[in-house]
Amino acid sequence: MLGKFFQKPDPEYSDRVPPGQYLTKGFPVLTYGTVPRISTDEWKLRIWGLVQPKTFSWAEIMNMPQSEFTKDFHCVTRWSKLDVKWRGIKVTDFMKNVELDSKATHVLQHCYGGYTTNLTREEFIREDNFFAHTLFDEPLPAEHGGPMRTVVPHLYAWKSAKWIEGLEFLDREELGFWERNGYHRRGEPWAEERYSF
Ligand SMILES: Nc1nc2c(c(=O)[nH]1)N[C@H]1C(S)=C(S)[C@@H](COP(=O)(O)O)O[C@H]1N2
Ligand SMILES: [Mo]
Repeated sequence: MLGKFFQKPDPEYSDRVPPGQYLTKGFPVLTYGTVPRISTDEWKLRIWGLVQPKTFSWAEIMNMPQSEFTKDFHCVTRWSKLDVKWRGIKVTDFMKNVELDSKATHVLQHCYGGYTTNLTREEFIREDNFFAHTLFDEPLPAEHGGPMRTVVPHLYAWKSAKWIEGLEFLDREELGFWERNGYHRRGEPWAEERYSF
């Protein structure tokens, strides 16, 4: 796969490319299964578990403060894309609308289509995590998780849930789809936390 699309990092970027990763200029689409097609009218985000249960509509989340993000994106299959430009809602701003139980230590992200991926409460509620609806100034394409996905830039990209539809707050770790199938429970790219074996 090296050559036209995947390049060894230039020295000027090498401090931004985690070990074992290669740069790509395109933006590969990585989806397990088929792409759900969800309109913004249909889209809802439900929260349940150790939290005051609530359902947010598209209009409600779009009324929350909007921010711009430029973040590097690292897939465990070894491609990295630098400087991806997104627009959306910080998780920390979103959480101002949420009454979380102090016993909640973990969150399982649920997606339209059935994909799940888990995080600890600390790995989820961070200044640099966000819900994204815009990619490079265009509405987030369905293949990349539109109308809304999460982005968790400090972990491998399988933790960034496309077509997000639910957040389940838990007092224990419950593994998501790839985590049950051999991926690492945490997935920190600089530590190469790729697999659980
Ligand atoms: N719902 C859902 N989210 C998902 C996935 C998926 O298959 N379904 N794949 C994950 C993986 S492995 C990666 S690398 C990124 C890829 O995001 P992209 O397709 O926008 O590049 O989405 C993650 N989020
Ligand atoms: Mo991935």
